[in-house]
Amino acid sequence: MPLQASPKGLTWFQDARFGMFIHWGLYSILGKQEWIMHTDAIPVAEYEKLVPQFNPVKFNADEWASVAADAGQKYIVITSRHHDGFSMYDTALSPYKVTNTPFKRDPLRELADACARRNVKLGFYVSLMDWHHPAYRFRKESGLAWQDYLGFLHGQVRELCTQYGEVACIWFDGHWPANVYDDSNRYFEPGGSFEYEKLYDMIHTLQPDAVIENNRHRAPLPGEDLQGFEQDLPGENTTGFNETQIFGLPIQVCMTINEHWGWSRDDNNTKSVRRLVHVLARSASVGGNLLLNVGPTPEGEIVPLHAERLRGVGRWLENNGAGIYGTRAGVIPPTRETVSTLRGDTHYVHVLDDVSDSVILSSVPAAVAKARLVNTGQELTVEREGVNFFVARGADRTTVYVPPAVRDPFDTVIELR
Ligand code: FHN
Repeated sequence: MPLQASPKGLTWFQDARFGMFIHWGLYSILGKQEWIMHTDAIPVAEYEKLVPQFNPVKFNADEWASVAADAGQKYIVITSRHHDGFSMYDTALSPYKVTNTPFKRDPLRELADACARRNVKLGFYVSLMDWHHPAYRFRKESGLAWQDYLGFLHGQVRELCTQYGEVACIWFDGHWPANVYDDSNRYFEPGGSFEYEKLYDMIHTLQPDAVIENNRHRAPLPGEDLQGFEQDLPGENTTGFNETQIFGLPIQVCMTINEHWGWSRDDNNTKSVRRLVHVLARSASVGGNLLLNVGPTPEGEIVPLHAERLRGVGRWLENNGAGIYGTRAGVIPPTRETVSTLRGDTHYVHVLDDVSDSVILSSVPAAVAKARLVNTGQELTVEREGVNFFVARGADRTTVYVPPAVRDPFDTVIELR
């Protein structure tokens, strides 16, 4: 049986509930998201011309870690190498890496140190697919074998697990067993097994508290600690990527703050603070973390508007975080305007819409007698069962009065005990 993350690591991860995803690489220079090498059919030699152009003079790891901390995000997961094959850290296993650009520095090293200063944990995105590595894409031409790629992949993961301190999460991507290959994408195809058992055991041995997610869009395998949802809430599949079945593992939803992962110059469709808070609350209500993505610019900045939205979520969390951090899936059934989370025997009802002066819930556990607002502690009137004439005798109905004046513009969190 492959190893799993330690119970301590898994509990920390679930309690954290909110993380920052970062897609940043050579592709950022072109400002047309991280698939540009494929979508524009850029040959390797052409794409390599981006290397001498990478010089993110505005990169400040402390600023990134501060944005995450201010947003209430407890961890960051950053691309160590995306599908384009370019390593964003000082790997000993390839010269195709960030320290061989004019920038010369190792941003992951700087981020690890900055995160430690802000009490934010760091994790790494690792692409299983590699459009640049000769042993992934060009085995015929190079005479290399799949095993050479595996040595590189496993070796890089070992570097990430041994050189950057405590790792929160290793997030694999780029192996989609359901993928159909044709002449346009034949080079996506792996040349053999990724030897997951060995890979996962290595991670769990070197970093016992780190959780593993593999975005395979399929049922999780032994050794994987999370089930992921991409651009969708748990159980949803509006994107066509997700397996809607929930397999009982802790869940992580990853989502873009706008519409793309890597920096996209023309993408102005940034989600509002209200929508972000709702996604966070809805994910938490079904037992999920939210890993919210930003794509920094080629100069190395988190887009100021994105930072502002994140800090808006952080301000809401400052007053309402009790209904998110350390919670698990709620047991009070959702209604059209509410979802709930649970910590111990305390229920948190998240009122996401303002349709009347009260919130009507069903199946509230019998022990609940009191309600108060999480942000101010103000007591709210709560009435159990159907005592008024609109409700059938014995109806299962709990009414909490939430006067308009005390409503939060994003999500009014009510504690029920
Ligand atoms: O192909 C990637 C994509 O570029 C991005 O990294 C997302 C993040 O969830 N994952 C893949 C698509 O499933």
